[in-house]
Amino acid sequence: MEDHYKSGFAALVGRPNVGKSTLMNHLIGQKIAITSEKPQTTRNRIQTVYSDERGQIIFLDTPGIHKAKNKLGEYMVSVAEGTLKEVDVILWLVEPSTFIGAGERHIAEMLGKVKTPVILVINKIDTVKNQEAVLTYMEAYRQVCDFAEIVPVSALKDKNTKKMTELIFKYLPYGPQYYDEDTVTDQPMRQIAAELIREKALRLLEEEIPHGIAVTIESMTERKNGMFDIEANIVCERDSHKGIIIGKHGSMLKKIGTAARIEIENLMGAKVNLQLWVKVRKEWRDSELYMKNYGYYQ
Ligand SMILES: Nc1nc2c(ncn2[C@@H]2O[C@H](COP(=O)(O)OP(=O)(O)OP(=O)(O)O)[C@@H](O)[C@H]2O)c(=O)[nH]1
Ligand SMILES: [Mg+2]
Repeated sequence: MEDHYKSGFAALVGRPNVGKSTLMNHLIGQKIAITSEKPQTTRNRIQTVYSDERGQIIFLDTPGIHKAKNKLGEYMVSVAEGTLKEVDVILWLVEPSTFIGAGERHIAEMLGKVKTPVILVINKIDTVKNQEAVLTYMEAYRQVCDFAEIVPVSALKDKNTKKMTELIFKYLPYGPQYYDEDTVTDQPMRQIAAELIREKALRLLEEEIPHGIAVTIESMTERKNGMFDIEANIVCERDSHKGIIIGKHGSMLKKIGTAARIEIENLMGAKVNLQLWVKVRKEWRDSELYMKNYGYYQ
């Protein structure tokens, strides 16, 4: 490899719902991490790869850091906080605001303890009417932490995101190519499929129900003609939730299934026959055993 080639790890951290997964997807140019307008969407660390002639950035998308209310929440926060120690650069995403609350201060305190350079990313600037206000947000955050860089972006509208990769490379060490250049993620297809189903449930269901959902893929088989059969369970916490997830004459389950199937087909480049079942596991978010079964363990 030529000696100007850079490679290393960049972690995306921040409070829930600030746009970490959206930004990562836009930077790599493909939707791998699921996103939703509801907080606490991401539950595990999602690793993706960006490659160009400058080098390779390995992104680590993490769950939003929040005050945990159950074991799943504690797990999510520990995944996010644990990631900080293992990376070359940290991207801290925040909302465009001068209000810096307890949640942000907690994150600032943690970042103060690591030596890794931190890039502050002020996201969602497309929602700011008066662009001069962005300068006041930058100024407010400058008081909070010693940042390597501060960049305003819009992940959703792809504003200033090219600049992001430039800045990340600036802080990466010279190093080898870790993955071949076509690799976008090392997440197994089963896991991505389960996440896409969970995303549709998150987006279509309301209030507490989507937060208590886990998805497991029970089987995934390929037919001779290249079509895939996928069987998945949607696990929820209450019988009443099960009824809502299934919906009248199965209408909600059908909606979730159709939306998920279309995206899974696009990703796999093959036709998919998706079968969904709904199961109830009371209080699974406080059971280490169930959490482990659903993929939430370190
Ligand atoms: N207007 C606007 N909305 C955005 C932008 N970036 C993300 N969003 C929206 O913000 C919501 C949350 O985005 P996510 O990417 O899921 O946020 P996250 O930080 O990964 O959230 P968690 O996984 O819950 O921690 C979604 O509805 C996104 O469409 C942006 O630049 N502008
Ligand atoms: Mg996320």
